[in-house]
Amino acid sequence: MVDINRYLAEKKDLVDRALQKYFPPDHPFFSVMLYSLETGKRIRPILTLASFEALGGENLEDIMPVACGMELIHTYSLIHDDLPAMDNDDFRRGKPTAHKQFGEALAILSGDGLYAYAFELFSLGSNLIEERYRVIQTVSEAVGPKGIVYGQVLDMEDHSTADPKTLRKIHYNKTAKFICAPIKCGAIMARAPAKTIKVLERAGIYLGVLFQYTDDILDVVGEKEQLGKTPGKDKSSGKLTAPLVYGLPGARYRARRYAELAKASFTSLGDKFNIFNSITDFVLNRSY
Ligand code: GRG
Repeated sequence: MVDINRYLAEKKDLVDRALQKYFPPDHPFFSVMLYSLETGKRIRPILTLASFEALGGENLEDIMPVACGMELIHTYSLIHDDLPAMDNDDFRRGKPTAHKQFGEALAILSGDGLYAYAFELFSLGSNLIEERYRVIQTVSEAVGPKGIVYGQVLDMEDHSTADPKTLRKIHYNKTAKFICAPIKCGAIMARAPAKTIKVLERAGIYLGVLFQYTDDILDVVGEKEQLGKTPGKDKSSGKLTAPLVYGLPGARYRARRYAELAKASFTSLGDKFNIFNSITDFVLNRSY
């Protein structure tokens, strides 16, 4: 039985060390991007590493830039999401948001820089060219206008009715697609067969919807110190969330169901995917 907290801490450490390599401390603008990159659970790069390893991938040099690119894109989305024109948040990852720290212009630019730099990292390396191309294709689809950007547009709309169908669409686009893509990219880089990737796509979406359920629930029940961001913002800004649509017990019940669905899919891929069942339980029970 794997100690999931230890596993996550070890992988996070690997990712953090690799990130340092890509951000030279002597460059003044890189330090602005690094400010927002610091801390964070590193779930997306860890998912990439975990699927790469589960499918027999061994060379960390191949996978690290891909894994780190996931964190860069995730961080860009947080920076832009926190801007006054979007969710207008002052606090993220336990400290003032990028626009509070550096002003709006530099915050926007640091998001832009992280976003583009991620794709530079995805294309690093002279081997696995076709796989890197597929990574770029997969991620750009997940985070562009058919993915998280669309999810964000839906999220910002006025939601006067607690409609489950709209909630599903927001969760699917805003969050699930970019939990799924990092898993899929680890598998692509390990040259996994197409049928394995198909199963992972389904499992990744279940895990991603679960991730947003727990995020919605934590916004209601979580503490600022643990979350590193201000709780209660969803309600005060009229967001459509799982607790709003289903109530807190209903949202918790459905979160458990999504966890079961994710685990059933991971389990169908055999013992080497056990780590994903532990990650799923971590996401279900997380307090930050
Ligand atoms: C395109 C501007 C723009 C936004 C896209 C992803 C997104 C939409 C907005 C970010 C805010 C948000 C609520 C995203 C949903 C995904 C989510 C639950 C993010 C929080 O991720 P964690 O918990 O954060 O992995 P850490 O800080 O641990 O990395």
